[in-house]
Amino acid sequence: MTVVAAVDLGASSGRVMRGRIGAEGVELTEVHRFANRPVRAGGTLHWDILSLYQGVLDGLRAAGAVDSVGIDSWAIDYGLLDSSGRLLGNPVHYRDERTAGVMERVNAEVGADLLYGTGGTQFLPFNTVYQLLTEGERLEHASTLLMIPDLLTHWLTGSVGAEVTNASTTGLYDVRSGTWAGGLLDRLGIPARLFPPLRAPGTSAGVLRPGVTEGLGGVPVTAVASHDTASAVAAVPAATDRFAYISSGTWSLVGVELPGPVLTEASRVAGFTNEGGLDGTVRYLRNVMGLWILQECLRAWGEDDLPALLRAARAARPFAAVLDPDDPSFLPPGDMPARIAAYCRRTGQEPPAGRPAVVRCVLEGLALAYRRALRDAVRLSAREVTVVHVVGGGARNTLLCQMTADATGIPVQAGPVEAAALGNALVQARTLGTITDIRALVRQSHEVTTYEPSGDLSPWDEAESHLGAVRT
Ligand code: LFR
Repeated sequence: MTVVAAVDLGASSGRVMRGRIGAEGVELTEVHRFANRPVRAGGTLHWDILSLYQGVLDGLRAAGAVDSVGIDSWAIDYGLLDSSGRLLGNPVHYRDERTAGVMERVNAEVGADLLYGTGGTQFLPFNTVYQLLTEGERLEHASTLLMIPDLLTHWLTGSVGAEVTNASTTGLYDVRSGTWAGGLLDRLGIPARLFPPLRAPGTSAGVLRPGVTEGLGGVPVTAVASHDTASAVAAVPAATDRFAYISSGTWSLVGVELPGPVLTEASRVAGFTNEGGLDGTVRYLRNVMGLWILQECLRAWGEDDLPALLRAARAARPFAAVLDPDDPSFLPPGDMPARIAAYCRRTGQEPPAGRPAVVRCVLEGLALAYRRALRDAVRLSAREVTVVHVVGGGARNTLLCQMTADATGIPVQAGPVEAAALGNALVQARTLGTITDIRALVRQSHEVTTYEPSGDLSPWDEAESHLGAVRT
């Protein structure tokens, strides 16, 4: 029996889970949860990294004696350290507007094909590479770049390293050679000295410094698949390789797991990324805007009874308006119901009236976006898919899961909900030698809920062609 602490930081909250893992199964207990509240200051949206670090420390204290600690978080964002190891400013939130227009300019100057052929990352305006190019003179003062989990690990242990699954989201990691992309860095004028040695998931990231948390000095910190999506995919309870996944939270990450990258032009144009997964796998996926739109609606309405709203949405009229959740207007925080109405007007549709209708419209839009991403993933990777695994918080959303099965015509298996924390804990247990097969252990210890497709694709086909018409 091994006991580990899995720190999992999401866009709106962080949690520390205590995992007890043996060959017979895994039991995860949440020992601490804390808010992640981004702060806008001086016109820039920041992560409150010190408050997150404090949450991690409190959580480790609450977890008590453990055999190992691992940290995962969202990807892309980073902190810069100066030569004496001091943090140069609070990390900036990827939803900050500082990157507006940068991607278009850089891609035109450097060539989208060079960027994609090297990094293999989908073109999202907030990718690390574009953020770095807005840093100006701060880059001259910086000597080290650490991704969020690597930064927290550094404070806990003193070690300096770049975990591969998260490094692979920067656009500056060469997905073919598995090294930092030296040539591309030169071409972009980004100093190569910033990028620390890479470390694979399942290796050591040092030990807790004496004094950071009472009584835990010397406990090993394991580099897990530190990108939360990589941890979540590692915990997908798939029994075959003919599966697709939707890691469903603030974002929905929709794709397949492959042995190597797909770097074709068709793949670039379709917006697919080749992010690193556990054991050298590639997470071939597309970001879909996800439950963010719904979360922002709830925030704007001051509503916290999602289950009641979902019940009402189930009864609302289908396809009152068809929405593309990936419209860029939905990316920044703000008054989402007003943006949905504006989107509908802009595309010549009547805005949905009332909260249940808005919720239904968002979920239908998501299910259609999942279907487009899944079909593209299958086409571009030639991977056959017979089941879609939905993991993460969105696995609880029964209406969305059913719509996903109906829209795609493929059975959906939903769960586990805490997939990222589970993948984190199980990579630690495997590294300690307690278990060998992560997915088998998840299957053994977690029930999934199956949603069979209705068999009638025609309403979804019609909605898709309606969307095609309004978008052009
Ligand atoms: C999900 C996620 C996505 C990444 C986005 C921004 O939590 O990590 O995989 O694209 O957040 O970092």
